[in-house]
Amino acid sequence: MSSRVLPRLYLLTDRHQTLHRSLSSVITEAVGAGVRMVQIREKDLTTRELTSLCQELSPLIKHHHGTVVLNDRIDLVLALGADGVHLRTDSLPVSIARRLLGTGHLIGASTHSVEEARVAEAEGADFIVLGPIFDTPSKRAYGPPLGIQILQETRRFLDLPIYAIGGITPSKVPDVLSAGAYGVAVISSILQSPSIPETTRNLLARLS
Ligand code: TZP
Repeated sequence: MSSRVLPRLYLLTDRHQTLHRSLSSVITEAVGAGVRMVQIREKDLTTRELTSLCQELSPLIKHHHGTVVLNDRIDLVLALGADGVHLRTDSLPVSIARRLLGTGHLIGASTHSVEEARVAEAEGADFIVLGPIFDTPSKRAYGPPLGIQILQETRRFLDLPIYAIGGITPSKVPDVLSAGAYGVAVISSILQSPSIPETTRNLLARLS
């Protein structure tokens, strides 16, 4: 497992949520304002399109010494030299991903319960993302949000950094940190912001 210190703000991409701005321009603004870990998460692209997008976005993030994480695609992590992979519950299991990636790459895992979080830790993940904590439009089809108490319950059993996800806005940050989150993972809060630098700095200020 990697020994690097993880940033507390984790931005996930969704090019359908950028209010018609290009992903490269919003990522440039976000990293310019201090985002230091970005997951490229564009699930509806072909492998060829995703490769080009990663090749376009990675240098923008690396320019600020940021960490580049790719959703699900261990093959592209290895081929393109990304820093890590983010595994979904339908991705390769963490233990098998670790066998492929070794200890020099980060492995993050999406989790939705204490049990999934414990499995991710036992199998060798570097961090987990837990949610949705609050209501968020993209996850309404999966049922009600988990609520903030899942952070407290999970923290009791887990040493790994926990990123709270789902409906996180700057004003929610203090509560999720008090409940045991290490940091926050966000999509719309930054990508849909009319002022990406301002929202990013606002989030970072509450995380420090
Ligand atoms: N996993 C749980 S909630 C969520 C994901 C990917 C969506 C988070 O989006 P937002 O806009 O930050 O609520």
